Amino acid sequence: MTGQPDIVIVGAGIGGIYAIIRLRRLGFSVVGLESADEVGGVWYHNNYPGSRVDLESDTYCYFFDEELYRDWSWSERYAAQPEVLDYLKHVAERFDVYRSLQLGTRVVNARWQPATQRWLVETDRGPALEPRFLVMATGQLSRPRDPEFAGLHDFQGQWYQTAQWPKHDVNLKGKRVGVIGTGSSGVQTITAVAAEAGHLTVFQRTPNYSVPAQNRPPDGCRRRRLLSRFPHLWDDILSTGAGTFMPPPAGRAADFPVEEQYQLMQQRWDFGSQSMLGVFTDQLTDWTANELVSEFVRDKVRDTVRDPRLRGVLVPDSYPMGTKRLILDTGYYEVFGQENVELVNLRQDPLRRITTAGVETRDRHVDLDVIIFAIGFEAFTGALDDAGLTNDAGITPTSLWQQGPQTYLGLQTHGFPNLFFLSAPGSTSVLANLYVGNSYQVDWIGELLLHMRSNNRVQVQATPEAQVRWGGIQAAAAEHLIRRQVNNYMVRVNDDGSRVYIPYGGGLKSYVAHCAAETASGYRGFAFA
Ligand code: N01
Repeated sequence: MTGQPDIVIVGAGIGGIYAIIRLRRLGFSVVGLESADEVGGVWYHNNYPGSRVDLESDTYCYFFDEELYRDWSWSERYAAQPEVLDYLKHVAERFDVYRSLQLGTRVVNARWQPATQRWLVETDRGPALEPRFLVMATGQLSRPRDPEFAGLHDFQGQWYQTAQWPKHDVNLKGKRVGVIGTGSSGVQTITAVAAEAGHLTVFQRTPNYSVPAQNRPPDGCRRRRLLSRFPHLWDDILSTGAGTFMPPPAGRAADFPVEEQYQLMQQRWDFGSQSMLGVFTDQLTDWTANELVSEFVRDKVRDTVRDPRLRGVLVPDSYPMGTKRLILDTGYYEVFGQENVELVNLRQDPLRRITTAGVETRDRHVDLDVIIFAIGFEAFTGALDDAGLTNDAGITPTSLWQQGPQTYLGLQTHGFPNLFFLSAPGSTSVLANLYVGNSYQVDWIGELLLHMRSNNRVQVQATPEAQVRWGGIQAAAAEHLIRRQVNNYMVRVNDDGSRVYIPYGGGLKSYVAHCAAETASGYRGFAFA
């Protein structure tokens, strides 16, 4: 023991909190580093109006401790951000996470040192740390895209980013507010701000699919059922496709007569949740099946939006449903019926610049007091790049991912010994419940570290062969997914036109089976020293 920690964990969101608890319990000395002044990760930073989960809260939580699960009751089927953050703070207090955590400390550089077989981790505060292992729990959607709009610096009003929302009260009452971006963050913000703003202008480029979450108080029967099954719940949830319990698909769309197809879709609509993506088994792989459900949802939008001009702009017509993240809302399309809400179609009237007084498009100027940017993230790589990770050759892992991610099981990249990623490219990542995916990976890493400890090993890295093999498995899993054909942050399009699906698209159950097989093989995909 050098006085240095065995493990440094970067990030104290869902994955980082659990990594501290679990790896410490296994007897490793652990230091967590978190740039924010509080735990929570995305749930700390994304406190924008309307911020809320889009997976049911009774599964969007930890499963590692039965008493924790029993003691915490969610107030809604889909908890709002303050409740999620309270939960994460509660977990951190209950399991004494703060003791091992340096808040307000940003990693600025982390370099592998072959001479000591340790990482050198430099922060913006305090002395460098030299852990044996480095776990990057920095999240995949944690670095917001910069609002690089011409003229923004001249704007005389206030502007905010949803993913870096201020911690003080933001008064929007009666103000002229503009929201740019209509993904999950934009839709939630717009729905909430419409109730407060004097006038709200929504700047939409691509109309997205949004379905009602059907949020309501938690279902007592469901809770009792989950509690009674608790000893089996973890195995049950690892056997699902996305780390959450949803009604199973009915079968192939073409196997049902038209009226029954409609009934099945309507049932899912009434139930709510991401299960609208799984009405039929072939919905995400067969274009005709997909179009059936996409058109069902478009019809619902048409029914809700009465104004024919608005309808033409809001109906999602440019990509198949489920190829980007499906948005769950609480009355989104309805707000466009309010007198104080206006929609600007940036596809027809592109945004030119920000002015001192608002937003200028090709055809008009919109006067604004406040602009809210909900324009997405530097997904997957942003936070890793910010941490300045390099190996002994000065290479960053993300520079090796230019043609698509190169990882083994999403956990490691060859050339970076003793460095682990949580929810990175090559794992189920953002496609599965991040509590479940992160917790599973932390448990898996913990087992690997125990294996090393009992075999007196100090260095581990994925072999190039294992990495190539995993790349092939990943490509095969994504081959038939329609979502690989549609441009969005989960697809890497190379100059030669090849398309790489960034997360592992084979589902959580399959991912877990691959990881378990690796363990059972005695870690044949890894080289130890
Ligand atoms: O980001 P996005 P997000 N001018 O990238 C538009 C998770 N999440 O933060 O589609 C004008 O989806 C862009 O337009 P276009 C969830 O996994 C979960 O909303 O590129 N517009 C799009 O409309 C989600 O998938 C929850 O044409 C511009 C929007 O900005 C992920 O986070 C809540 C623009 C970006 O949408 C990301 O969602 C929130 C420009 N220059 C987020 N640039 C939950 O419910 C971009 N846009 C748990």
